Amino acid sequence: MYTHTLKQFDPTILASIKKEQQRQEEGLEMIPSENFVSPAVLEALGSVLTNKYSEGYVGKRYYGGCEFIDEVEQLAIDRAKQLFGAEHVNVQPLSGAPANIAVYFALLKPGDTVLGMDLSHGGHLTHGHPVTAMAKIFNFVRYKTNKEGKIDLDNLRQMALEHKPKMILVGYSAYSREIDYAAIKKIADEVGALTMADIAHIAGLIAGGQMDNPVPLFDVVSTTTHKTLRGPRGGMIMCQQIHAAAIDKSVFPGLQGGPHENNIAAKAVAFKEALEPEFKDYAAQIKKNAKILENVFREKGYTLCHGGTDNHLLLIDVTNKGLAGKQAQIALDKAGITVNKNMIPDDPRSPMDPSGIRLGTPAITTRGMKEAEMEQIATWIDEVITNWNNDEKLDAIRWQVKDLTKKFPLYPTLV
Ligand code: DSN
Repeated sequence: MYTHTLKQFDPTILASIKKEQQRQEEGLEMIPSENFVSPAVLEALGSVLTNKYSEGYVGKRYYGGCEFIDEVEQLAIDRAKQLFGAEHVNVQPLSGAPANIAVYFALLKPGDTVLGMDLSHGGHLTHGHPVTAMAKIFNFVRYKTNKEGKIDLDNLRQMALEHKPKMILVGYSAYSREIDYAAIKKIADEVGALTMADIAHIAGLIAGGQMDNPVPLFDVVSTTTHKTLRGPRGGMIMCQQIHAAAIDKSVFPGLQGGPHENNIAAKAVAFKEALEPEFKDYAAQIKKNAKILENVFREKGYTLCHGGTDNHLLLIDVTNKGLAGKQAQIALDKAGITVNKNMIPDDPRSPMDPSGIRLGTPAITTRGMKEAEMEQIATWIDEVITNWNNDEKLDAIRWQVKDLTKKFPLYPTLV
């Protein structure tokens, strides 16, 4: 029988875990794609389900002993269907990138054209950036936002008429506005294209009824489960029934082997949490908090890309403040505020040294922070950016940040 614990057997790893937990507890986590899962989700993730192989799908496995695994995976599927109104759900994708790749291989042939958003305008690497393997297999044509920072639907339609894509792809990683799914669907129908939405960033806002839901309208919708949806690190694909067999075949055996059932159990737990009425309040608060940040930053003369926010994130061009995104990220880190440097649309600088920062409210909202805290946090961010090369000032803010986080503890105990 196993008896050794992490503390006894591997104190080195335990020490690193403890330090990371302390970092999470004592800092303000404002990377918009990050969040804090509940202890119940952590429990499922750390369960013995990790021991089991279960290639195949519910009721059709290649291995024996899958009766309880089937219960878990079916629950995850049923809850996701209820949450998003999906006809078919595949909960096995290991993360967002493999989910997107599985969709492409399910619905496209090599050489087919896809219209996807340019990375610097808010798109994602897996939406056809030239450095990805997918861009070597499929023909991605990239659309952009207009001068006001919104998706240029007229231009998108012109591009669709010109390029005759097999698929139009929406859903973004650094775009802060609502998406007009009906208008995109109309353009797709005009040119006979399939519709795909990658809702990784905003899945929790959709589940909480705070943003429009493309699932009933679009052919296929991919997502991660660990961002605003607040589940474990993982992916998921939802689609219309006509695409179900192709999607399932593409995930397994097309792309993946044994599903990570401990992770699927944790997804099921997170979906149950998202079905609770309180999750709607959480999703609404994420947006309210982002709006407060937007208002303070606007008052203080920051350049807000996309003109502001309708969701959980803000993309800010900091160059008019005398520094670039990388310097802002480093200075904010020193003050205990975690954001990421990010490209702005058609950034004249480089991806490793871009003009902007991207920040968001999902994780700090999970801690229970509301409007008053947002005012304070936005003020600190401005002070950090203004004093980005004054370590003494940054250290002073770090202490204030630590004091604030003590009032909003995350987990009952340290590891
Ligand atoms: N890395 C994720 C993000 O930060 O948006 C997307 O894959």
